[in-house]
Amino acid sequence: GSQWVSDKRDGDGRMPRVLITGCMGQIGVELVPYLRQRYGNDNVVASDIQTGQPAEWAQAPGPFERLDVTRPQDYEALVSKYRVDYLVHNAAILSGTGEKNFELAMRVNIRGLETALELARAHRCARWCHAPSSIAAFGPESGPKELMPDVVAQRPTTIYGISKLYAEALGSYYRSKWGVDFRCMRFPGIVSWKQCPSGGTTDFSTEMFYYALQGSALKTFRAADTRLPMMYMDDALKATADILEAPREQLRQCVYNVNAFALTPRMVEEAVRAQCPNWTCSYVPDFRQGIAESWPQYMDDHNAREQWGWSPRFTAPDVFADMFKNLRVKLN
Ligand code: AKB
Repeated sequence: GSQWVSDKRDGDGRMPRVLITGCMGQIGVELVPYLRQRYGNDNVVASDIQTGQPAEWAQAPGPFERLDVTRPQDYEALVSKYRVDYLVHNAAILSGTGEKNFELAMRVNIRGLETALELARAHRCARWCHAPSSIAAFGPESGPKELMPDVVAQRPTTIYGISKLYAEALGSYYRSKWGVDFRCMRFPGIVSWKQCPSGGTTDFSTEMFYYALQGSALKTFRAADTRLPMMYMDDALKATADILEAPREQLRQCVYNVNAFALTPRMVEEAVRAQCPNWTCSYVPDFRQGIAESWPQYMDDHNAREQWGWSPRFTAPDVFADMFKNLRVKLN
């Protein structure tokens, strides 16, 4: 219990009960065991529209429920059943998939988010909601791209980015109007080795490691030299726990940029090729290149650093070394 410093509503110091949606996604797969370790296996309820739990969870087994977040009654039933304290609403259709499937993105990202916030408002047991936002919540007219501030004209151009901006604004409204403790970070692209992401614009980074170590040539969907903010999964998990546990009075805003380092596809290619000299990678940009160009290259995250102590531990070279070390074991 010593790690748990946030609002203990019951005054008995008990661990919070957390419901995470979208747990089979790149972040969820790792967030579930991470939070189970902090709060206890039974206190973290994992949910996803897919079933079949990842091997990673065997070390931290706990409740799992199939949930389609576009079905409000099912979502509410879980919040009631588990007397959820905190909703971590990760379910989303990513930027690339959203452009191909607008209807699905509207249902999952917009309606699903509305349901999450409504449940947080309506259930005394879930007065709290955390939903991740993204660099995608900015658009080509936002600036300055080299150091994007927290507060700026955003104007995203993908449906994914629009849904994230909507989540930021609606969550902030729920906080000021009804006191829902909405907390939100704008994540960069996440590099991770446990699960190769799909459907996003920043997937290229993780993909390069997977392809090279599996001995497969890669046609990457991005141009070589477009820079994007990136972060290692370990830091993304720590950021999630830190913002969850920050005392409410320390948070002077709802939505925070969190930045770590920036990468171009060529920088990743060079790091990968240093270890796998025979690997070949070519650049065949598709529509996601335009998406990448509309996003910032680096974010100003001084508010997160000052207000709740955000500070990434992994630099790009640390990430490359750790990716190789872990993926070599996983893929062998
Ligand atoms: C995507 O590429 O769509 C996501 C993101 C940056 O939010 N990884």
